[in-house]
Amino acid sequence: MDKFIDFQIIKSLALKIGFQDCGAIKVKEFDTFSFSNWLNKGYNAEMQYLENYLEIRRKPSLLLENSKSIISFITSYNIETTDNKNNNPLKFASYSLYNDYHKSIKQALYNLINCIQDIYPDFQAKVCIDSAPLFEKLIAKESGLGWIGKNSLLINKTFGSKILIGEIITNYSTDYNTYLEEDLCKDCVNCIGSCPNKAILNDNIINANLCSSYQTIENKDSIPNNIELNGYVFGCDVCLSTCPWNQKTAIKDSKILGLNPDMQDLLMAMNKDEMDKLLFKKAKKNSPIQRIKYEKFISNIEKARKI
Ligand code: B12
Repeated sequence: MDKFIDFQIIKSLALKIGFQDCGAIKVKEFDTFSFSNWLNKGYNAEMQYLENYLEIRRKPSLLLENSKSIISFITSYNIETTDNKNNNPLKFASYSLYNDYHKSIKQALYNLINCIQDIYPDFQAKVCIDSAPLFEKLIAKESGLGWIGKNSLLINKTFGSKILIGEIITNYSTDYNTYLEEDLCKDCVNCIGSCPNKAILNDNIINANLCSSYQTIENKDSIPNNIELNGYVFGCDVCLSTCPWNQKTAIKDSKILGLNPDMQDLLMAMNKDEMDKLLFKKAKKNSPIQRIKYEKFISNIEKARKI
């Protein structure tokens, strides 16, 4: 007989730990046609790693033996109490002002699993956040956590799109979501119009070659001349900042994400033109900025200054 856990147990523990919401789907196979099409058109730019493990994307149950469910959790980084307004000419994408979300969310999910295992000792779970070959946004959408906006991001009615997604794949069945949120973007095209590089294409997809976030984080070479950074040195928030769903969705505080004070120092130093390598090294210890090297960081600053 299937092992079963009441979804309300998971949800109440998750909210207590600090997640904003969660939802579950039964493990299933996903159609990879549109994803492969995206790759074939070269929209992944130099992110070759996205071409790997297509079989796992199609069949996430391969990640855990006897898996029955995928439970998605969202964490808001639209936090009122922290200075994420970024009025400086040189800016970081707001998610990078917090401690590395991969570590913080992973830890929060491990805490959740421990709490569940206190009640169900044979509850097994594989934690995924960002780096696993999963359609995280689509899975979260099917879990009832929102819809996919024109800028390709998951938008939640209550928390907007400044949210991060993590999952657990588990050997337990639970109560599955049966509700699909309608596409509440309707006729709004703010994100499409605001992208300085026209990276947002039809059918809710991004051409990463044209996305400043890709260019400042993932492109290891120099950024092409035609790319406009809008002052962003790492990542980009333009298509999130102009989204009406992010205007009234800030949360008071986060139990999961903590502001990284070294990133604030780096932000100040960068704007006063007082950069030094030690400051960068200190900040990158616990920040998504560890994805780039100092040389890339400096070259991004130079590019972002040429407005
Ligand atoms: C590669 C990647 C990037 C690339 C490419 C972005 C992109 N949109 O594809 C770059 C470097 C540009 C990037 C930038 C950012 N990223 Co990023 N990124 C990823 C990553 C690792 C993979 C995404 C991917 O596979 N893209 C390829 C496309 C084709 O696949 P897809 O977007 O999943 O969509 C496919 C399916 O979902 C499906 N689908 C989608 N909608 C629908 C609807 C229907 C009806 C159907 C049938 C199918 C379907 O078809 C799509 C096409 O194949 C994910 C983590 C993950 N594992 O998913 C994070 C992720 C998408 N990134 C995230 C974030 C936060 C960002 C930034 C905001 C960071 C920043 N401030 O700079 C920007 C946002 C830029 C943007 N508008 O997308 C979050 C987004 C959270 C959210 N609210 O949705 C994620 C989910 C990470 C996480 N775990 O939280 N990212």
